[in-house]
Amino acid sequence: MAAVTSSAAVVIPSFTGLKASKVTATTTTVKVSTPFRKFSVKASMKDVGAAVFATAASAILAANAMALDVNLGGDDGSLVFEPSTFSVSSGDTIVFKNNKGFPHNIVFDEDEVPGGVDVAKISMSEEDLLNAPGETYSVTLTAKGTYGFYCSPHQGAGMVGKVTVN
Ligand SMILES: [Cu+2]
Repeated sequence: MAAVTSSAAVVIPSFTGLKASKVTATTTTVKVSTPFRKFSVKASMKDVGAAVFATAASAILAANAMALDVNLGGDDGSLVFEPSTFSVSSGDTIVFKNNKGFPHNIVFDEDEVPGGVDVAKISMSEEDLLNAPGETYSVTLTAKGTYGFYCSPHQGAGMVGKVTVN
C-alpha cells in the first residue's frame, strides 16, 4: 500500500475581469494500491492545470471585446445621440440606451454603410420603438468603415449619428 498526498491552490480569473476568485482545493489523501492507480491521480492533476489555463485565455479574449454606451436623448431632453460621432473596433458592441425624449429607435442608413452590409440585420425596424426608460438596443459591427444611422421619429429634428468601425 502506498499513500499519495496532494494539494492544489489555483487562482481563476472571473469573467468580470476585475476580481479574481481564489479556489483552494482541499488536501486529499488517496490510498493507491497499484502503480496504475497512481498514474491516474497524476493525470487528473494535469487536467486541472489545463482547465485553469483555458479559463485565463477566455478571460483575456472577453476583455478585448469592448462595449460602448450611447445615450438616446441628451440629459437636457435634446433629441440627439450622445455621443453622435464615435469610433469603435471591429467586433465591439454598441449599446444604445434610452435616456430622455423617447420613444427612440436606431436605423442604419442603407446609403451610408460599408459595401455588403445588410442594414436590415443591424437596424431596428422603422416601426419598432424603445419606449421605456433605460431600454436598450445593442448591435455588434464587424465590417470596417463608416456607418450613418438615425432615429426614425426624430431624424427631422437632427437625431442622426455616425460610427466608424476600425
Ligand atoms: Cu429619437
